Amino acid sequence: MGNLIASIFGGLFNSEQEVRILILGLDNAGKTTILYRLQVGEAVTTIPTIGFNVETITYKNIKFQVWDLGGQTSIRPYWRCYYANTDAIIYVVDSSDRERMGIAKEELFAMLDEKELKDSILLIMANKQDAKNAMSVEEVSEQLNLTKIKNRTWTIFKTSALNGIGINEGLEWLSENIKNKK
Ligand SMILES: Nc1nc2c(ncn2[C@@H]2O[C@H](COP(=O)(O)OP(=O)(O)OP(=O)(O)O)[C@@H](O)[C@H]2O)c(=O)[nH]1
Ligand SMILES: [Mg+2]
Repeated sequence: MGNLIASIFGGLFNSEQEVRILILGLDNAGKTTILYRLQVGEAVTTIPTIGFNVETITYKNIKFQVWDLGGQTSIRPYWRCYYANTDAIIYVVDSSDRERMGIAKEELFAMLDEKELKDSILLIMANKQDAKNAMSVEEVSEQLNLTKIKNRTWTIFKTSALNGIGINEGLEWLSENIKNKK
């Protein structure tokens, strides 16, 4: 009986829905900080990720299974092992890392070329907006050549994982756009 009631309410509130999110981007972009900001609501101390972290975050009755992958050059080739069945990608850019904006762009477009990700929606986070020398979201968009992205639902948000700016707005955008997609 309990199960029956649970399944009726589960159906009503659609609480069974689970989505798979990948957080990608160059090393030091702030991916792990964002993952734990999403999960615990504050900035935690991180170390460079060798491999991955995975956490489940429930927001508006949607269960997000969020995978945060290491971004070091030697680890990036392994990203593709995680691509299957990905609903959304959060691509994190360090807005103050002017020197590596070109590499961030190359890695972004190489990833978007992958067949397994052709139906994934894309949220770009122009992170570290609090940093003194951070590029504006407009500059980041231009440097990454985002107008080249076709046939995909995407957006860019300015964020600071350090002080929490833009992170929840990003999650809100994901929940709205994943609803539309499913
Ligand atoms: N100023 C500032 N620093 C940030 C922000 N987000 C992350 N950081 C710092 O940037 C450094 C790297 O953050 P991580 O979250 O470990 O970076 P990552 O993208 O997971 O790096 P890898 O695991 O090596 O791929 C840490 O010292 C963070 O505290 C931000 O919004 N602003
Ligand atoms: Mg990390």
